[in-house]
Amino acid sequence: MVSRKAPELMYAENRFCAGCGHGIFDRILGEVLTEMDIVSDTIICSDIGCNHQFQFCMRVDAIVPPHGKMGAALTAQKRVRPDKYALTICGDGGAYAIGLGETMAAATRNENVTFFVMNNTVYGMTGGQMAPTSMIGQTTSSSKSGRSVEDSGENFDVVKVMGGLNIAYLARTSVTNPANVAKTKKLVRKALEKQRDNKGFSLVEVLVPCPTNWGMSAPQSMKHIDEVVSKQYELGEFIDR
Ligand SMILES: Cc1ncc(C[n+]2csc(CCOP(=O)(O)OP(=O)(O)O)c2C)c(N)n1
Ligand code: SF4
Repeated sequence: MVSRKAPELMYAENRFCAGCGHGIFDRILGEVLTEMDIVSDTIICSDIGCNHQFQFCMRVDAIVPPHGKMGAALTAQKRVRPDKYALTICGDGGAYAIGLGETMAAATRNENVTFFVMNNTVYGMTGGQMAPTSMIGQTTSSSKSGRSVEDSGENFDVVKVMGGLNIAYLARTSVTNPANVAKTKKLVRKALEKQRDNKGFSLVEVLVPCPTNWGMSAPQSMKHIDEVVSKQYELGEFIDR
C-alpha cells in the first residue's frame, strides 16, 4: 500500500475512535490548508463535540466558543480579523440543533465564513442520541424504537433549508472511498476559495461514519453511508456563485 506523508501541521496521531470519519476529514483539511499555503492565516472555530479533537493532532490556531455558537463566533472573528480565514469544523448537532439559529443567521447575512459540518446523524460525543439529521426509523440511544415523524418531525436536510438562500456555496459529500475523499478535498478547497474571493457564506456537509454509536464496524459504517445515508442525503454541489 502506498501511503502519503502527512502534512507538517498534523503533528500527532488522532484520538478519534477507529473508523471515525472526523480523522479522515481533518487529514483532508490539513492537506488543503497546506496546499493553499494558508495554515498561519487560518483560525478554526472549534465546536464542542468529537470534532474538537482536531486540536490534538493539527497545529493550527483555534478558538472554542460555546457549543453551537459557530455562526456568531465566525461572524465576529471574520469582522475583527478579515485577513484570517474563518472556518469551523463542527457536528450536525452543533450546526443544526443548538446552533441552528446562529448558523441560519450567518447564512442569511451571507457572512464571508466557511462551515464544514460533519453529519454522522447522531450526537456522537454525548452517546449517540437522536440529532435533527437522524433519519426516519433510525434507532439511536434516545430513539430505541426508531425516529418517528409523529414524535420528532421530519429529519433536517440542510440542502432543503438553505437551498434558496443567497449564499456563495453549498455542497454535500462523503469520505467512504478514495474517489469520495478526492472529491471532498476539491469541495473543501472550493469553499475556502469562496472566502478568499469574498463571495460570502459557504457550507460543505460531509457524511461521516460514527461506528461507535452506530454499533457497526468501520467497513460496515462506510457501506451504510453509501447504501442508506447518502440515499437520504443526496451528494452534490447545490449552490455555486
Ligand atoms: C450548551 C451545551 N449544551 C449541551 C452540551 C452537551 N453536548 C456536548 S457535544 C454535544 C453534541 C455533539 O454532537 P454533534 O454536534 O453532532 O458532534 P459530534 O460529537 O457528533 O461530532 C452536546 C449536546 C454542551 N457541551 N453545551
Ligand atoms: S463517538 Fe463517533 S464521532 Fe465521536 S470519535 Fe467516536 S466514532 Fe467519531
